[in-house]
Amino acid sequence: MHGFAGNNHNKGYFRFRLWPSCHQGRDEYMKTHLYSAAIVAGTSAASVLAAPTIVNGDFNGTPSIASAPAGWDIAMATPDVVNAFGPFNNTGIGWTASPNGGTFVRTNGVGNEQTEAISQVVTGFEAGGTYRFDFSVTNLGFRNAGNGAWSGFDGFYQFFADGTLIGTSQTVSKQASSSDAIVWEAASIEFVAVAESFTLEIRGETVGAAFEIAYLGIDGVSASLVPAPGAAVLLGLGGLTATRRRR
Ligand SMILES: [Ca+2]
Repeated sequence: MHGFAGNNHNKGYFRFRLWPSCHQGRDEYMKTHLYSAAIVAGTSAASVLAAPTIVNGDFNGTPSIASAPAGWDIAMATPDVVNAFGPFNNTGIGWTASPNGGTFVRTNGVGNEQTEAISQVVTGFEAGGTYRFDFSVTNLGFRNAGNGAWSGFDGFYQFFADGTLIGTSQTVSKQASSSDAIVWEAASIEFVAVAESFTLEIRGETVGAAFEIAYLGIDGVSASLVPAPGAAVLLGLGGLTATRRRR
C-alpha cells in the first residue's frame, strides 16, 4: 500500500496519463472524468452499505464446556461449543447437524443472570440502514445421564445491540423423547442499525421462570443489508448532483 502512495514515479505516471496532450481541452476532460468518478463513488458507497461483517458466524471451534467460538466472547454464564456428541448430549444418538454444519453453540436459557450468552463487536453497518440476521435454532432438550429423565423448557434467542434488544427468534420446543432427532429451524430478525459498529450479544432464553431451563442451540449467524426500495437510484442521483455543483 505505501509503495503505491509514496512512489513518485507512479504519481508522475498517472499525471501523465490523466492530462490529455491532444485536442481535448483540460476543462472538458475534467468534466467527463469527474462525472465518471461520481458514478464510481456512488457504486462504492452502495457496496460498503451491503457489507456488514461478522467474524466466524459459522461458530467453528473445538467442542468445549464454558467457551465461545473463535472471534466471540462469553457474555453471560457458561455457553458451550459443541458438535454432534456434545458436551451434554446424553441421548445416545448424535445431534443432527445444522444447515451450517460443523460445531455450533449451546446456550442454556435459565431465566435469570445464569442465562448463557455470547457476544462480538461487529462492524460494517451503516446507521439508519435496515439489516437482517439469519441463523438456525434448535431445542436440544436435556437427558439426565443418571436416571434418563428428559427435561427442558421451550426457549428462544434474543439479539442485543449494545445492550438494547433488537430482535427475538421464534420459540422452539424439545422433541417428544430423547431418542428423537433434534430439528433445526431457520430464524431471522430485522433491525435498524444505530451505529457502524456495536456489540452484538446473542442470548438464550426460556419461556419458564428462573431455573426452568431451555437447552438451546444456535448456528450459522450471518448479517445482510435489507435494500430500501430505490436506494441505488438515489445514490446515483446524489453523485450526479455533486458533479453538477463542481462544474
Ligand atoms: Ca457451525
